[in-house]
Parts: sequence; structure tokens; C-alpha cells
Amino acid sequence: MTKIIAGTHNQHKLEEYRELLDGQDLEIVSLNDYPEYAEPEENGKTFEENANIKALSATNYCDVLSFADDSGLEVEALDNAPGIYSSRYAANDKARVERILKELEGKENRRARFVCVISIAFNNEVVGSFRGEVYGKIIDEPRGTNGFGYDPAFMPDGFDKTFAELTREEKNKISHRANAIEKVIEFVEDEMSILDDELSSF
Ligand code: ITT
Repeated sequence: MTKIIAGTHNQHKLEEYRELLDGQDLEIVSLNDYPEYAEPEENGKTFEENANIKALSATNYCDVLSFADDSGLEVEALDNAPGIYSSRYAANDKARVERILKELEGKENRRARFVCVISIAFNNEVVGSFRGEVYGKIIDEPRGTNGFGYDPAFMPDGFDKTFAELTREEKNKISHRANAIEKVIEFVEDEMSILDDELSSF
């Protein structure tokens, strides 16, 4: 079993990852297991840059293969805000959702998407960065109690339920995080087969 650090303190993300990576022969630990760890400043200008910062910092501190995501909500009518500032948009989840709904009052365009960029790092190097997205709309009133963050306000295309009304299993089939992790798994499997080929040619 390979040990891997999820470079996050966000327990909700961690639970989603544990489910998404179920059956992958990985022991997933998080930064919650490293109480002395000091979070790096997320001063990137893109999801990719911030995911790289988090993944590098985690692998360098723990000296184990790491992955980390930077994620957030982009709302079309708000010029893609809050975007990379999603967690800094207000003090807590409830206030964040309230702020989005307030900013969108009277606006017809409710289109939005969640973005998740996962970076994998080891040996002071980012080995890959993978982006997942899911499109939908922001509804008028929050609905549902599952999930976290902006989930109660976001209804994915093709559903009449918000992310917070879907079960975790349902969200994990279509979410931005699920799309990104799918690419991660594909990448790791491809790399493994290249490695296997190289080894078998000796
Ligand atoms: P870490 O940096 O420790 O991973 P964080 O919560 O600060 O935790 P981000 O900087 O990536 O993570 O901020 C992402 C924010 O975007 C998060 O706090 C939520 O408000 C929102 N978000 C991301 N994914 C989401 C999801 O699946 N559902 C709802 N909101 C989400």
C-alpha cells in the first residue's frame, strides 16, 4: 500500500477523496495528522499555481508523495468571482452562500461552474496538474444539508437537486473533484505502464 499525503486541512475534501480513491491501494493521510505543519501562503494567481504551492509544501514537509487541490466556484455574472478566492469570500460556509446569493440578486444569468485543480508532487517537484469542472447554476435559495461550501446554492446541469441535496455518492459521480481525480488515476496508470515497459525491456 502506498502512503500519500492529501495536502489539505479541509475534512470534507478529505472524505470525498477517501471515497473517490477507494480501492486504489493507497493509505491516505492528511495534514490533520501533522499538527506542527504550517500552511504556505496561497499567493498564486490561478488554481494551478495554488494547487502546486499546496502539493509541494505538503510533500516537502512530510517527505511522502502528495496531492493537493485548489478549488472554487466561478460565477459567470460575477466575472468568475469568487474563483480562487472562494474560501476567502466570507467567514464561513453560510456567509459565503449568502454573499453569492446577495451579489446575484436581480441578475438573470445564474450560470456557474465549480473548478478543481489537483497537483501531485514528490521530491520537490510537481509531477502533474489535473483540472476538473462541473457546470450548473446558482439557485435563489440554499437547499440541502449534505456536502460543504457552496453546495446548497449550486445545481448541476441535468439535475433538479443541489449538490447539498445529492448524496456524497451522487456528487462524487459528477463533481469537479471527481473529474479531476479521474484524470489523476489515468495519469498514474499510464505512468505505471510506461514504467512496467521500461522494466520489462531489461
Ligand atoms: P485546503 O486549502 O486546506 O485544501 P480550503 O477549504 O481552504 O482547504 P481551497 O483554498 O481550495 O480549500 O478553497 C476552496 C473553497 O471553494 C472551499 O472552501 C469551498 O468554499 C469552495 N469549494 C471547493 N470545492 C467545493 C465543493 O465541492 N463544494 C462546495 N464548495 C466547494
